[in-house]
Amino acid sequence: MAYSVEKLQDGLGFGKQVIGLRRADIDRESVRAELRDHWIREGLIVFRGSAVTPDFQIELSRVFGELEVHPIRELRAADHDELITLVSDKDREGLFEIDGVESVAFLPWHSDLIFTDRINHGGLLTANTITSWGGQTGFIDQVQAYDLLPDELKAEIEGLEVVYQLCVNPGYSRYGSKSRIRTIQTSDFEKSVGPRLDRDFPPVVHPVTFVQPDTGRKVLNLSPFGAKYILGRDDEAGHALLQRLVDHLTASPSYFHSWQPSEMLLWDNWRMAHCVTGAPPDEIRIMQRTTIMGDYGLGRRLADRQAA
Ligand SMILES: O=C(O)CCC(=O)C(=O)O
Ligand SMILES: [Fe+2]
Repeated sequence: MAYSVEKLQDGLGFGKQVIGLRRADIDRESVRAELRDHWIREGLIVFRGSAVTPDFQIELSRVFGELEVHPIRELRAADHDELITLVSDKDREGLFEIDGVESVAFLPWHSDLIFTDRINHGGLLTANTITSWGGQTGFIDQVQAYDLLPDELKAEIEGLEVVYQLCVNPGYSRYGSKSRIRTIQTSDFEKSVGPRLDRDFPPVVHPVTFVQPDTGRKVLNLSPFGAKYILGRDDEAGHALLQRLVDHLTASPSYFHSWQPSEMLLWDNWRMAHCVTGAPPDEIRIMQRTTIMGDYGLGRRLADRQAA
């Protein structure tokens, strides 16, 4: 076997790194099964020392499931339907002042597609263009976060659900970030999606915990960015509870990835909250990601229950 598998970081409790994986390796079912197992058990895999191309990124993603064409068409890459391109230039993604520092790329802690009723199972990300500082991708393991909850809180949140809606600006999100966020330049994304938000992305509901099907471990299934309120608890006490959960999650052990060329990063989106730190506004950061399908079957539109 040409590639090697190691711990991602000592003492972290999640994550592996796979070094030197080649395209030909994933033709073997034994390799594919091993990679799937690491993905589910570890939550996060950093692939280092591979010859990264969009085709390899797509093929490798297919090891973990079918690929989805992203519901936000503005993000889709021109040449590959299975890829989205995240370009942090201030025209496309906006310019923000984050705690007094002008920044692009900043993205609060979130789970992908939590604003739909079917959250995808994973993403495989590459860095096409990196910046001189910032632009790190942060990860928190929500299995670990659940385990670290005090028992009384575990009991209190059992069966609760959280209402989410797509948020087009990090500054609008009540639970997304404790940073002071000021919009200096509105993103094209906000201008395009904002006016059709309620029509195209109505509120959805997800349970605040769920059990990982393959391992039986419980996940604190909470995405701070986009969270609006606990269903049936849109009152002061409900918001205090949600804030407590968000504070717990974001204080749980984290890993921040500083990107190098020739890296690919895969996460299990059903249990890894992630975020992006701000990057310099006079530089451009370009990332490309696949969206690995799957439906944990627990999300629904808020209106469905109300109509029933
Ligand atoms: O740009 C990044 O580092 C990650 C962005 C992100 O949240 C994603 O691709 O799902
Ligand atoms: Fe994301």
